[in-house]
Parts: sequence; structure tokens; C-alpha cells
Amino acid sequence: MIIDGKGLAETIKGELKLEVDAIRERGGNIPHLAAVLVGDNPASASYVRNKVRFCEGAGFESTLIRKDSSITEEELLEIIADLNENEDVDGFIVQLPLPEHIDEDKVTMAIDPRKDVDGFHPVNFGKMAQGLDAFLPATPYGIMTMLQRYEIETSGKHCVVVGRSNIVGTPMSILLSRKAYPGNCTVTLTHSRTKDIASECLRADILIAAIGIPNFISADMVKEGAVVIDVGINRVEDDSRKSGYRLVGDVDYDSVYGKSSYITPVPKGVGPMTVTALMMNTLKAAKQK
Ligand code: BQF
Repeated sequence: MIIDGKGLAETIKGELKLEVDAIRERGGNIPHLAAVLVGDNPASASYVRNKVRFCEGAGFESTLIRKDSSITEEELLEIIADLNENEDVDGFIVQLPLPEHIDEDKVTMAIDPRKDVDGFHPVNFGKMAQGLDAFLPATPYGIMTMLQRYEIETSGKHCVVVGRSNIVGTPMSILLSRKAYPGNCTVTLTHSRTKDIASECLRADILIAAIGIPNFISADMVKEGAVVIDVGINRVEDDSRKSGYRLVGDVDYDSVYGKSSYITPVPKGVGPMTVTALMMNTLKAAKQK
């Protein structure tokens, strides 16, 4: 069965809009997301557009702050300090990746954890790891929401995560091993130094592919009946498209589809749920203010 990330995102957008309409009716605090976009990376610009568009669809307020890639780290930190102070803004993100001369960790740590709707600040990461209330990082939160809404059984399952990034692989391994639903999995976290990734993947009841290599997971790496979550969003050249590229996941979808019980497509799988999760965090931030 195909997990329709795009459709679920639309459903949740409608639910969020109903909540925002009710907030508006009682004169409450309308959620307001600000996004800082540095430079002209086309992928980053498209991600930010998706977020602004979602805000419009759900009745959120949004502010886009665009800066040239020549901005200094100091100037960017000043913008963050202003957003931290700004009573009107409930949550904000700094779109990654940033230009080479800017330290992403420094930027992330400058964000007030109460406004850190991407859930990247160490305070939110630490709270998440301890099972405390926190802003969960958007992609893992989106995946957890998919598993929950599709009522996928996770308790006692063996989950294999491929990739150990701070924003996907590592938090995913923590969330799925927590004593909760979705959770209670036995988790294996694999990465570039793992001896035999294929045989690790073959043991997975739930396989999370987050390595950023197009079509990395082939059918011979997947157990019959596995749940396959493809986090990869890789741009590959395609002259038959007017854009000149198409999106390809980390999973070789055509060969793996037949072996899976559930599988997420690319596009329209995890990607739209990442944006949705950011908006769920923004509503949470607005309510907590
Ligand atoms: C879709 C992201 C890597 C690095 C930084 C829908 C998005 C993408 C794809 C999107 C992503 C990926 C985002 C689709 C936000 C997800 O239909 O497949 C939406 O906008 N994303 C980001 O903000 O930063 C990233 C991936």
C-alpha cells in the first residue's frame, strides 16, 4: 500500500485551518511563522515557498525574510535576535543549508528554544531524547505522524534506520525506540561505516532510508512485507522535464514496491509531511505563548 503523504498533508492542513478559524473567532493568537532564506539555492527557495503556501492554506500568518548569500554571520545572528524578541512571531526557521562562511550550529543555538519550530536546538533535542514535551524535528515528526495516522503497528518491530544525521536518522532512532506509540521498536542505526548494510536492512520490519543517495535501497535489501519510509529527496537530471530535473528517493521504488506492505513515494511522500509537521509545531508554539 502506498502511503499518501501529500493527501495526509492536505487532510492535516484542513484540520489545522479549522483550529485556526476557531482561534480567530475567539480573538486568540493566530499562529505566525517566519522563515529566513539566505542565498539563491533553488531547492531551498522551493522548500520555503512550500512552507509559505502551506501557511496561506491553513490560515497562518507568515513572513519571509530573504537575504543575499553575502550576509555575514553577525548580521544573520542579529536577525535571529530580532525574531527572538518579536512578540508577533510565534516560531521561525532558518532554511538550511547556509553558505559556507556561516556556522549552522551557531545559528541553530541562537534561536530561542520556545520559537525553534524546526526542533534543531539542543534544548529541544535533549527534551525529545528524554521523552519530555518538545518541538520534534520536522521530518521525524512528519514520519511519526504518518505511522500513527496509517495505524501501522510498531511495538516489538525491528526498525532499521539508514543514515545518522542530527535532523533525521539520529532523532528517528530515538523516537522509534521510545516507550510510546509509535515506538517500542528495536532499532538498528546504520551509516557509512556499517560493515554490511544490505544484511542489516534485510532484518527490518520498518526501514527508514535517510542517506541522500538516489535509489540506494534495492529490492534485495528489503524483507517481504516491510514498511519502507523513503526520506530521500534527490534531484537528478531529466531533460524530458521542463524543470530539467526530477526528484528521486533513496529507495529504488519500482523494484521495492512489490516487497513492501507500506511504502512512501517520492515526491508526495515524506516531503509534504515534513512541511506539515513544521506547521503543527508552529500552532503548538502559538498556543504556548
Ligand atoms: C514532495 C529538505 C533536504 C535538506 C533540507 C514536498 C518538500 C519536499 C518534497 C519540502 C526538505 C525536504 C525541506 C515534497 C522541506 C522537504 O512532494 O516530495 C515538500 O518542502 N521539504 C526543507 O525545508 O529543507 C530540506 C531536504
